[in-house]
Amino acid sequence: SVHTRDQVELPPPAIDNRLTVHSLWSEIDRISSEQIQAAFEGVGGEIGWQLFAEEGDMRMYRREMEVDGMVTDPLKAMHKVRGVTAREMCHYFFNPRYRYEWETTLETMTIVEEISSDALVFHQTFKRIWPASQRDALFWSHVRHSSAGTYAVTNHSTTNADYPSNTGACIRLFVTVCLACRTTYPAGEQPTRNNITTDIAYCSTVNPGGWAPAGVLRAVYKREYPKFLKRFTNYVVEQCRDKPIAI
Ligand code: 16C
Repeated sequence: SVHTRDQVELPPPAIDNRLTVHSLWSEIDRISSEQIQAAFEGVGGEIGWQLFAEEGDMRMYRREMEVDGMVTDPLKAMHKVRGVTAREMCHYFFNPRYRYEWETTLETMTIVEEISSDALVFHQTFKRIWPASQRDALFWSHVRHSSAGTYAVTNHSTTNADYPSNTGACIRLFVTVCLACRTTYPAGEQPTRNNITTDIAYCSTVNPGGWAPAGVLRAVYKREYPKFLKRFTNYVVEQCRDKPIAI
């Protein structure tokens, strides 16, 4: 029928019960809540975010930070996209079926554990950045409806005995990412592709996990983060174009 495999797999409006009985639940719940709250905080004030990329409605900020001599600059991006909902954005970001279509840094992706309809554990390897060693990551990913019109995906590094770190060619990196999206439309109207706007906040902190030249790393992320956010949002707009709206 026309509805739909896709409808069924959209991020659920409430937390899946299978997640709340999993051993990672309290960590997933705490980190997701913190990340979502921080994502919508402004970039003014004391913290000192520096703008490094701007294009249309997209703005990207970073803070220069080093831990044990390794660059761990936190990134915060704001964007605004018309015609797609927060739930749709998060659906395409969370669901591994689409990942190779928009994620250009990936070499491999493995689903390590399916916790629930709204939580997965992934192992990913990334393209190598010369002259550093190749990196991999192991992280849980959780999608949730957080408040009216707001959905978010949080990804955070974890461990798994079947995927030990630093045993092969790859150095394990550590990541905390949050894509938080909020949809609005004019009061008194029904939401349609023509009147909805989704505000996006994307926050990312990557610890490279081992030596990588600071200059190369900063040059790579300054190029790759804007490329990612433009490509991903355009991808979602394309995917949704002729589909019924999912609020
Ligand atoms: O959030 C994004 N993607 C999600 C789904 O994959 C997930 C991924 C998180 C991993 C982010 C770390 C990526 C490290 C890539 C290193 C290789 C880059 C290759 C460049 C091509 C030549 O949450 C979207 C992620 C967008 C990533 C932009 C690139 C950020 C680089 C940060 C510096 C990494 C240090 C690597 C040390 C050598």
